[in-house]
Parts: sequence; structure tokens; C-alpha cells
Amino acid sequence: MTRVSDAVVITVAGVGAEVTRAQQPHLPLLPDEVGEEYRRAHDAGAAIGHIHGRRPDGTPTQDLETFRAYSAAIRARCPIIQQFSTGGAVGMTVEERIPALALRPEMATLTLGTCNFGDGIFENSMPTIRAILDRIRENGSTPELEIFDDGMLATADGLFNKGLLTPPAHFDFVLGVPGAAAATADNLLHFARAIPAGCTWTAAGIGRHQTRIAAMALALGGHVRVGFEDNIFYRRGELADSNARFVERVARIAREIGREPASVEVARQILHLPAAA
Ligand code: KMH
Ligand code: ZN
Repeated sequence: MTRVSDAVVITVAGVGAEVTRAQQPHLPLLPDEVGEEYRRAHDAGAAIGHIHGRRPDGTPTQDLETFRAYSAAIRARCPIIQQFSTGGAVGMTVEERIPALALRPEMATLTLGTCNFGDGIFENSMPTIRAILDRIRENGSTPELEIFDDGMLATADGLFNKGLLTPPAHFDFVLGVPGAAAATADNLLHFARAIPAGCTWTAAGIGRHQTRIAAMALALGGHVRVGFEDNIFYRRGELADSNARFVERVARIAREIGREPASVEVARQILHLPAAA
């Protein structure tokens, strides 16, 4: 049995809202494609599936029926922890972003501030944050706190101080979004040191930074997110043929330094999630 302290929780972010089929031909869009992609990632060592919705033509959507179909297709194939995005795509209103929370996913993301996101603005004002947190709680989900920039850590502090969040919470540090925190070792270390004692964290590097940030997170005792949402290339000039390739690589590096990919059950223990019903 893997010791909980050594295990690494790998999240697969396999769909995203921005990448297109024209950029990445293996991007899953239909429910069965998403189900198969997450099963492969689970079998390779992923314990959490971060989920965005797409229409069959690839348009991003956070619509409940899309998530119902994705969720069922994944659940029919593997027990991966389902983490619904509440970020959706840049430009969506809050109400467009959160209807699928009615499906009571085990986890849901909560971004703690506004930042530039390429040419767009990813809007997360305090009223937006509070509205999403309320809906996450009403539906019995556990939030993953998304940190794209330093100021979002200050917002986290404020929410902890007000008792709206309580440790142990789980963070995701997303590094390398154009317009937000750069994918540097300094930033990762600063973020990891800034969160309250007892909290856990995952790191996600964007684009070519994905594997380096993953390796840094593994060395620091953090957890790792990979997938097409963040990066489509296996290496320079070579598209990955599946999200599972990224998971396999993280699992390989992890094992080389004495960390085993967490099973779904071990991941629940590490992240203090309620045991499965
Ligand atoms: N698509 C990004 C604008 C989340 O999933 O919660 C936001 C995002 C964050 O992906
Ligand atoms: Zn996302």
C-alpha cells in the first residue's frame, strides 16, 4: 500500500475550454470520447478528472446536460474523482458557468480573482467568488482553489480569516497563463509557502512549462495537473496522442523519486474528501 505522504495526486485536465480540434486532433468532445479519454488517464495514474464541457462542434459550454452526459460516460468507465470547472470559458457569465453544479460533483473549481487570460479577461470579482462558493457548498462539493496570480492568495487569506474557507483546503497553482503568474520555480515556491498549514496543493504549468512545473511540484511534495487544457504537445513540435501520455510521464518521473500515483481512494484521504458512498 502506498504511504499517503508519498503518493502524488495526478489530475487530468483533458478537455478545457480554449484548445480546438484543429490544434489538437485528439481533443475529446463527445461524451464517449471524454469517457474513454478519462478512463485511459485514470488507468495511467490520474485520480482526479478536471472537466469542462463542449458542444459537439467544440464550442465551450457549461450546460448541465453536457456535464450530465460527460459525467455518466466517465463514471461508467472508471471511478476517477470528478472535478467540474466553474471557470468555463472567458466571457461566460456566472450563471452560465455553474448550472452543472446541480449534479453535485465531488469537487469543483473556485478561482480566487480576476486576471488577464491571453487577450481576454477571466472575471472573478468578489461577488462572483462568493456566488460560486455558495453554489459549491449548497451542492455538497469540495472546492479546489485556483490560484493564477499572487493577489489571489491574498483573497484566499481573506476568505480563511472570515471563516468562509477553512483549512485543510486544496489549492491548484496555475502557472504560465499569459497575463498571470509566470511558470517559474520562484513563483511555485512562493505560492506553496503562502498557503495555510495543513492545506494541500497541485501545480499546473501551461504550454511548454507543463512538464517542468510537474517535476518541480513532484520534488517539492506537491501534486500535479496535466492535460490538453494546459498543453497539447508531448515535446517540442510533437502533439501528444492522448492525455494519458502526460499522465504516464508524470507517473514515471514520480516513481523515479519515490512517489507513487495516488489511487482514487488514497487521493480522497490526501485531499480530505468524504469517502465514496
Ligand atoms: N478556461 C479558463 C478561462 C477553471 O476551470 O475553473 C478558466 C479555467 C478555470 O479553466
Ligand atoms: Zn479548467
